[in-house]
Amino acid sequence: MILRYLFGHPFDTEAVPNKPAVSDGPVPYLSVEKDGSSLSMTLSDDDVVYGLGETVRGMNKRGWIYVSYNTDEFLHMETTKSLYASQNFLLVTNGLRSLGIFVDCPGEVTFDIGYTKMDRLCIRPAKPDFELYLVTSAKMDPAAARRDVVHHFRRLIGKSYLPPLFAFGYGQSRWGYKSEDDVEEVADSYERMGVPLDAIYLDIDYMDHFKDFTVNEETFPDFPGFVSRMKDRGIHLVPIIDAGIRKEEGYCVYEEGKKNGYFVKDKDGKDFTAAVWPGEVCFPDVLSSRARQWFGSQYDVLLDAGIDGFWNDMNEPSIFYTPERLNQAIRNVAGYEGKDLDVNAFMRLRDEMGTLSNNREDYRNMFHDADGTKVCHDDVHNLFGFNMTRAAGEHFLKACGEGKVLLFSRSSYIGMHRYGGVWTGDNRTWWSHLKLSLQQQPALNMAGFLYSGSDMGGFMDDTTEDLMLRWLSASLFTPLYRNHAALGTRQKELYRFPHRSWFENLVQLRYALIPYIYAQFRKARDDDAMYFAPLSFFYGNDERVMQIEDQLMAGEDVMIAPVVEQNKTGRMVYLPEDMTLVRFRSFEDYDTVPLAKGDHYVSCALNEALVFIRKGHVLPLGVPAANTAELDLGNLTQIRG
Ligand code: MIG
Repeated sequence: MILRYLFGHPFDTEAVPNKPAVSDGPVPYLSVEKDGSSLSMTLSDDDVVYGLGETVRGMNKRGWIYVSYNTDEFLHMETTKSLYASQNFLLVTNGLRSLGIFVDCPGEVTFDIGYTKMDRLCIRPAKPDFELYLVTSAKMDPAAARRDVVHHFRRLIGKSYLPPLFAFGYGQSRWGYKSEDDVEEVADSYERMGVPLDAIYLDIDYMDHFKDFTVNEETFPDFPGFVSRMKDRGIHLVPIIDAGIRKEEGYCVYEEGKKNGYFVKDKDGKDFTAAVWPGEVCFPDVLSSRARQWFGSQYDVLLDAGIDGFWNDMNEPSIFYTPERLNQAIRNVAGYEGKDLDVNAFMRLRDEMGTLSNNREDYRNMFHDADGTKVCHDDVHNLFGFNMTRAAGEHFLKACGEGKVLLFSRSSYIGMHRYGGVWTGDNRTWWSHLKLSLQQQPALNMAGFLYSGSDMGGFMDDTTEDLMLRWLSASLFTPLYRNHAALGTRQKELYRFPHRSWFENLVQLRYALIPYIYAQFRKARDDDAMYFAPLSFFYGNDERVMQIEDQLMAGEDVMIAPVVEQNKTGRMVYLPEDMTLVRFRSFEDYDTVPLAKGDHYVSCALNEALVFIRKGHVLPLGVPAANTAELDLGNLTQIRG
């Protein structure tokens, strides 16, 4: 059952396309401060709180305080409160009841989940203008009830984005591929190595002066020709698009936007100017349907060149600085010259530059024209990435049809899941981030984001060969299977590592699993269900499973329990029922071991991958091919659980 409540004067986020009628009567389950300034409930000892999408820490969110306020945060620490996305859905559950809570609020919301008081959940929207949805289930079995609550919620927010098949193949990305030659070298090296490859990603380096919808003609002299040559080899080029449009006379995207009033305004009604990669930029006002349509149609230049995949970046939106704030800071800094600074003065001096980026005051000085209603950006901040991606997604649906264009975004809000997927942003080459990448998946799925994945091997800092192997192995079932790295970090294309055959075997195994992955993904999408789920979604009456943080159900038939720590040659696994362990060394070289319900130590060498098949279930296995277009989805063997 779904109940809907209104507080204050909420802005329509369009997270929920067809809203049920507003419930009358008091809000059940939660105690509500009169004006909606806080919602709270007592958590019992056995309550687990799942959800919140892409956040730090474990699957059980208890014991920390999270703030939904989309931020370009490059340090994903245990203590980080905000990342790039806001997915304000929680599932509070124990053996007796499950409650789904969706706080549909486009501005800042704080989720204190046992931080101030260990047994208290307290939700505080910065401004009490929001809609609240409560979702319950009549199912008696706790696992069925958890699935049911998510199912009702997902039906409420609408069908998840459907990517093309090639989106499930292996993708190589790196910030720094500058030219046709760089890209060709990647393609050739993978071909020589015998590793399947479906996509090579183009980061900001492909553009002319970081201008969206342009291509550097010196380094890519015949872009459409190059795109089609790569496509003939089965490789899709996937360019990045940033949120800001470079302010440059004569650059037609800028000129058109300016002339038609498509940009976000400042408090004086002038085009709001910030600086990001290209220098000064304006932001498309994606809350206006006219501007959204216009921005979406800009992708045509690249679609016409044969491109069929994009990733949208910097759309929190991320701001390096605004010219006014920078100039003021420079003036302030000059005032310190020649002075003997005490510690406080020195700190203030340091902060002059340190607080320029993503400054909240700048977000307060941005204004949208939401189809006739003027709104301050800060109040609807979390909707920007959603609507930038929606602009693209709506255009692709019209221009290309469903399931044709790969699209994923860094920033998001619930509702965006109908138009594209997400990647989890600038993680690091940390083992803890490998574990985190798995823990984020079920929470994203609950919020509708089925197509997602992390930068395998870690984005920032230098990776190691063992981390790379474990990440590829832990992500075997993850829809987005992309190796990405930051500029200047250790090169990590798989052919650069000594144990080439191990990598080859892993990626080939991924391709052999695609028939299963794709079928299960489709099913989850069509049925508004989870693709990745905590074990408690299947095993409801088992207290142990509520505490498991490093094992997941992948689809309906298998469980995964990857090794996520360095220098380990195995791990403990808890089986909630009898299962069959498949230890893969390659898609054709594997053993099956029947294991009884309970705790087991299982070994897993660096060149192995473990899959656990549920009792009575079947894992279909295909034959790998050079790319997804060449996969024979009909040629399957079966491994029985
Ligand atoms: O300020 O385009 O998260 O994947 O490689 C950094 C360069 C901008 C951030 C993205 C990352 C991408 C990088 N971008």
